[in-house]
Amino acid sequence: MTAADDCLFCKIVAGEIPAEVVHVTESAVAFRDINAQAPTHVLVVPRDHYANAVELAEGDPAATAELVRVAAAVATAEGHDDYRLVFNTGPGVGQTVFHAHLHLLAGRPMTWPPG
Ligand code: IU
Repeated sequence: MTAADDCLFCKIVAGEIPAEVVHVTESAVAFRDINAQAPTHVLVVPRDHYANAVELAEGDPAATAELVRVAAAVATAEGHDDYRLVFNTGPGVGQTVFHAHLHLLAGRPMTWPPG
């Protein structure tokens, strides 16, 4: 497993910082976003450190697919047929934590395009 110094999500994966974990697999951890933007707002992260979704996809395609599978499992477990999956990639579109993470948002009506 690879971890980066001073990475918040690496610390959550390692259990060094508490989070409300809702699902774990061999390669992924899902936990509730601390600043939820929907009734269900869960972040699904790879255990290994990659700065964003593209680096993850290039370095570990299987783990990338696992994030989507975990998000779908959490959505189903929380009773949502419809949901939004988001990878913010780059600070210009709002990425603030540079450990790849898939947002699962569900439980309220959503509009398109996003803000
Ligand atoms: P972003 O796509 O990088 O903007 O998403 C980072 C998310 O991490 C954001 O929704 C924050 O609310 C969330 N988060 C968190 O869940 N716990 C934390 O301690 C911190 C950020 I800092």
